[in-house]
Amino acid sequence: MYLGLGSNLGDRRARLLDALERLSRYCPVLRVSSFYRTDPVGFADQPDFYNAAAAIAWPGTPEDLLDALRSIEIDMGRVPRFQNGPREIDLDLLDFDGLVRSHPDPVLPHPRITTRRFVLTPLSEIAPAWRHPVWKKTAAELLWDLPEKPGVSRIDDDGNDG
Ligand code: PH2
Ligand code: MG
Ligand code: MG
Repeated sequence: MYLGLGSNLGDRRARLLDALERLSRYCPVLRVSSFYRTDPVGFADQPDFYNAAAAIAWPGTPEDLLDALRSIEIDMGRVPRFQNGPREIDLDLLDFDGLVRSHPDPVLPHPRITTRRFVLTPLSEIAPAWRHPVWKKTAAELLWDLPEKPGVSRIDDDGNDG
């Protein structure tokens, strides 16, 4: 299973690290990507995001996993705002073992994976062999079809985000 993580309020790096630590109390966290500083998508007038992807092992159902992700968001103090607006922490279920389902919740794979550089870049880093279960393309192949902007830049190991 693959997750997308995002934050654009407060100490974004600390928030992603906190979310990963909380996640590891629920299930094994197998891989974590670099962190990326990313241009906001959907609503431009807000701070840049930090985004990452993680691979986890989940023994339960997709619904259980979504519940766990929502609990972590709430425990971390996420305040409900508007769609695509700023958020303390966002944990999205991207792929659940290649399951395809159109009914919520969750719709799988995440319906907006294919259009988002901030999802595909970290995902291609940790899952180069993963293929989108509908389009049968890898994350890198999906990235070729996207414009350069809104952009992403990898944060180096010292935390410098340019
Ligand atoms: N999440 C959104 C909307 N826009 N933009 C970036 N760069 N990163 C995000 O995680 C993000 C976004 C809705 O979930
Ligand atoms: Mg999201
Ligand atoms: Mg979300």
